[in-house]
Amino acid sequence: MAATGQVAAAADLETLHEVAQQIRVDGIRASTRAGSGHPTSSMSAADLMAVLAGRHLRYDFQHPELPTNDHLIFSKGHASPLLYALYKACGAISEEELMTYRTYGSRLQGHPTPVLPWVDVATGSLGQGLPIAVGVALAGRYLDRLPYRVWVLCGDSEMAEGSCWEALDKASHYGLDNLCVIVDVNRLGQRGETEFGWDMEVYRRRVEAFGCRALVIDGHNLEEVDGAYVDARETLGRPAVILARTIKGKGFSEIEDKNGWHGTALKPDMAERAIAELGGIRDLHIEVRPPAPGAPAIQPDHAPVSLPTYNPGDKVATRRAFGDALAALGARPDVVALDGEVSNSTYSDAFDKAHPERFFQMWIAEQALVAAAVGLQVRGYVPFAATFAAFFSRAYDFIRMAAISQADLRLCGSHAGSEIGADGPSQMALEDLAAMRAIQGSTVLYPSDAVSTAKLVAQMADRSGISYMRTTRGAYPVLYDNGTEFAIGGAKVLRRGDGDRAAIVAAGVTLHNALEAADRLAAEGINCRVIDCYSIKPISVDVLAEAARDCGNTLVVVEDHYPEGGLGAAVMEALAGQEHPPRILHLAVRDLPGSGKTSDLLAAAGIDADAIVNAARHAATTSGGH
Ligand SMILES: Cc1ncc(C[n+]2csc(CCOP(=O)(O)OP(=O)(O)O)c2C)c(N)n1
Repeated sequence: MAATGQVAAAADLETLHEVAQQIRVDGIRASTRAGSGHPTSSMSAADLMAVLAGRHLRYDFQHPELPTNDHLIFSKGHASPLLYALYKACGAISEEELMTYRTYGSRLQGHPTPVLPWVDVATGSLGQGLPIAVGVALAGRYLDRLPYRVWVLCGDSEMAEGSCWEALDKASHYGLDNLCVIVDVNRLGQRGETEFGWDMEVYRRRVEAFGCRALVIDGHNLEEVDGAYVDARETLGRPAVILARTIKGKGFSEIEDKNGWHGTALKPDMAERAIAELGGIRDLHIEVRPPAPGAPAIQPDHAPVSLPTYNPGDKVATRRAFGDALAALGARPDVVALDGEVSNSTYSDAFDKAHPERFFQMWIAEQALVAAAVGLQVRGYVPFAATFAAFFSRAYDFIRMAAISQADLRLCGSHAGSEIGADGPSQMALEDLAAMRAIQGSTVLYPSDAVSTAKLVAQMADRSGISYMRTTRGAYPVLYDNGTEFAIGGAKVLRRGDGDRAAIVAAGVTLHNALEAADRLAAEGINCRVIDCYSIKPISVDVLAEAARDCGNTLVVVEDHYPEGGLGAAVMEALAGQEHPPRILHLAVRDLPGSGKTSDLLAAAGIDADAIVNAARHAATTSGGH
């Protein structure tokens, strides 16, 4: 793409040395004022960032929404004094705002978040910015087809995180030469020396072993830094990793390369001496070059989606319906799917078959899977990431951080609960509902049949925040007509009558057991209400409260999940504020399951139709209302 005439001249290295000193000084001033922060981690990378911003970054700080802007991600998010001082040097924030660092209500939080328009994702949990950057670079290369570059700053101690190496592996697999990783090898971590200190050769060998181009430089020699950024553009087909040997606390001789200064703001008298040694306060401004104009190759449009339909009574697994619905949703050009090497089990392979150009295989690397999805949504795509529900627990910190990033993310976990049977407990998700419910602002869905699954998958695409769908391995009857709508936050009452004597709340496989139990009890003359609680968060307080009111103020809740934090907990929490909270008979998986037939495992856990019959009969015969 041709450069435009308005491109500002790149700053000379002498000026950038002064800018780097200013950034060090400003980082010290902001953190000393706050009384906390990481000035020394900021000082080591100041030269790297000054040269980047002054000569290589293409970014319009007045228009962060421009699709051709580069992305700068601070994976070492604790270097926020550096980032914010850089923003000030680039004219994005004022001196006054810089001095609000870490104070209540300020946009300049201890670690960066997208409360700031130039920050793509929250960082500060180390090992996340780099794998998320892979998702952004995937979008640039394969979807947007735009020449923006993705720059990531990592710490050397941070590189001990396996997620960083998963990320480099995926970046090289996908040939992401639009990604440039800058590792600030300042030898020190939080509590002392890192595993490899300044052994640059170890880093070089590792980076090369993962298929990336390693560029080892002195991170305080501005010519070398500049040359590395130039070289990094010419790593055709490979990501570049600049391994910069630096000094923690660089520029202030009292603490340079000394242990014990990580995460410590300088006391005012020390700060004064540091500022003097660094040449005093400056007010220099970097003219960051704006990006060339351009538009992404894919534009979101609301192409009509025709969801799959099913015949009531046919046996269809909800995981199958998820795959069918996802493939159908692919009619929308902004929908993308990611897999953790289980797409023939989650059935996201249906999307791969229909839209291979928007399907990303992340292999058995769940952190990379979730992180890449976060990166893709940074670029406006609508990612669905699927794996076994149990395995999302490996990426839980990424999901937690995605909520802080205010990411719109769709996750589907298959093979939920003891229902999977023979594969045994290592493959069973029995904690996922609790984990996903605890995510800030999340949506948690657990459909029981194919029609409700398809309808809910479609709604996930337009849902903000983290939405999670739990699907079931086995095939169970389709319960609903294709015209039925399933509002998120709703529940369906599948059996009801005036004389209901007990109410059973279920979801997923246990709903089918509940229906069988209700039929058997009806034959005994005990009518039960049966509620399909497909939306676990938000949950339908009204339907549950009404059921409790109508049915002796007792609810039988049955779930294929450990008792803590799942459907039962959601029901109890929802009704705890009622004037007369109902009694809850809670059937859940209380012991460690083994392997066996589904029917054996559901019986052993006490969540099959027999167990529900007993619990509902007990409820009917012992509840007297209030
Ligand atoms: C996942 C995670 N573990 C631990 C921490 C705590 N922590 C914050 S900074 C840090 C040391 C980082 O050292 P390095 O990556 O070398 O960066 P530096 O500050 O030296 O530039 C640690 C352990 C964290 N933020 N995230």
